[in-house]
Amino acid sequence: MMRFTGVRFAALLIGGTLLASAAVAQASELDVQNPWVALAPPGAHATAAFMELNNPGDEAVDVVSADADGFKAVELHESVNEDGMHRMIEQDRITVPAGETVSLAPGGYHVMLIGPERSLEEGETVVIELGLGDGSKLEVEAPITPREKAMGGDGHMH
Ligand SMILES: [Cu+2]
Repeated sequence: MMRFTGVRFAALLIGGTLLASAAVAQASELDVQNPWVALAPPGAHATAAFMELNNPGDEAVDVVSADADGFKAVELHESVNEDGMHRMIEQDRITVPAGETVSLAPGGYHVMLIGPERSLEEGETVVIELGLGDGSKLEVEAPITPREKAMGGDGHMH
């Protein structure tokens, strides 16, 4: 898959000097799968990006920041439901334990994209740069997709 390859490539580039050394002394790395940005109505103040973060390594990897061109601010959030109240809490980090996958999905963790500087159209791609705990960066290309389509058709979400 094209975008998958792109993500790996970016991670290796940022991981440093030598591709050849990657297998020996690997920078922390995540495999990112199924990234997407929720299509928001024109004039929306924010939207969110979702993806699955798989950690194939044997040490936990923290995502400590996110950035994207074209937005006033980008934050790591978790949606929570407390006493029937829906709210979002900014996260210092999202930890992906060794050998596990953490899903950023509606109703849970997400990358909050605040204050889009132009309208976002279906099919366009938002490039999101995730900052990892070891200082490396991971570039993710997330296509803008209607929620119903991204979530498999039934559109059910919280
Ligand atoms: Cu949020």
